[in-house]
Amino acid sequence: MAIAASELILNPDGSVYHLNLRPEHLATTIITVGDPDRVDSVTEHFDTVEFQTRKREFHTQTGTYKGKRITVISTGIGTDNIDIVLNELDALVNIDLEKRIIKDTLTSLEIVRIGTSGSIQKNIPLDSFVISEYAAGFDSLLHFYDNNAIQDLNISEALVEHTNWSPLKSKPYIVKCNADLYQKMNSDQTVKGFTATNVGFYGPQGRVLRLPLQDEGLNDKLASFNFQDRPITNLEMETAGIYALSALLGHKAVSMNAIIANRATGEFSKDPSGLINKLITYTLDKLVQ
Ligand code: R1P
Repeated sequence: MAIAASELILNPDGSVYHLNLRPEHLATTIITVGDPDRVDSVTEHFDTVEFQTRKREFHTQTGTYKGKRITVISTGIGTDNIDIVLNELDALVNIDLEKRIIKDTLTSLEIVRIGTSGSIQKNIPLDSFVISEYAAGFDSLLHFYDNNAIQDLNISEALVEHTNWSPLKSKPYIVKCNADLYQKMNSDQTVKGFTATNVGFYGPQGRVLRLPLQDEGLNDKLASFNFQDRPITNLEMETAGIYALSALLGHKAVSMNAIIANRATGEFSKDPSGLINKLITYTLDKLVQ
C-alpha cells in the first residue's frame, strides 16, 4: 500500500521534506557532521562538488574525493535530528518516492559521523580520535521503534544498576557500530570507544552553570562503569541514534569522535578546529583505502 502524503512528505520538486534532497543527489557513502559549516571543511578536500543544498540545519553537498562519490550532510545537534536525517536518507534509497512504496531491493548506506566529543577518562587525552564500538543512548529515540533485535539488554541492565539510574529518565539503550566499517576506519591512531549519547549539553552531561543536577555523581559513575573490559569513554549527542536507526534500517554506521575536551581533567583543546580537520582528512583517506 502506498505511504500517505502526511507520513512521507515531499516538497513540490519531489525532494524529501526536511533534507531537500532527491534520490539522484545522494551517494551511498555518507559523512554526517553536526555543524552545517563543517560540511565545507570536508568538501574543501574534494576533487569536485556536483550538488549542494541547505534547509534549516541540514546542509548537504555531494561530490568526489579521490574519485569516490561521497555525500556530506549536517545533522545539527541531537538525536531528534538524527531521526529525521536517517529516515529521510533511507527513504531516498529504499522507497520509490513516486509510487510511495518500499522498493523490492534495498540499498545499504555507509554512514560515518565526524563529530566533536568530550572524554570522561583521564587516560583518553585531548586531541585523540575515539571510534565508537558501542553507544549508550540516554535519549529515548530507540524506544519509539520496535527494537528488541538490536539492543544489548545485558549491558543496559548493568549500566542501570551501576549508576542507580533514575526511573524518571529514559532507560539507556545500548547499540553497536557496523563491525566491517569499524575495521575499515580503525588504526593505531584511534582509540576504541564506548560512547554515551546524551539529550543535552549541560545538565545531561553533568555541566553545572546555575542549575543543580538530579545526580551530580553521574559522570563519575559512567567513568567507572566497565562491562567486560569496555569502559564508557566519551560523551556526545548523536552516535546512539545513528547506530540505532542504521541497525534497524539495514545501514552500516560508525562514529568518529575528535576529543576536544577532557571532562575528567577539566581541559579543553587549544586547537579544536585543527583537530577536527585532522579527523576529516583521516576519515576521508580511510574511506578511499
Ligand atoms: C555539542 O556542542 C555538539 O558537538 C558534538 C555533540 O555531539 C553535539 O552535536 O558533535 P558535533 O561537533 O558533531 O556537533
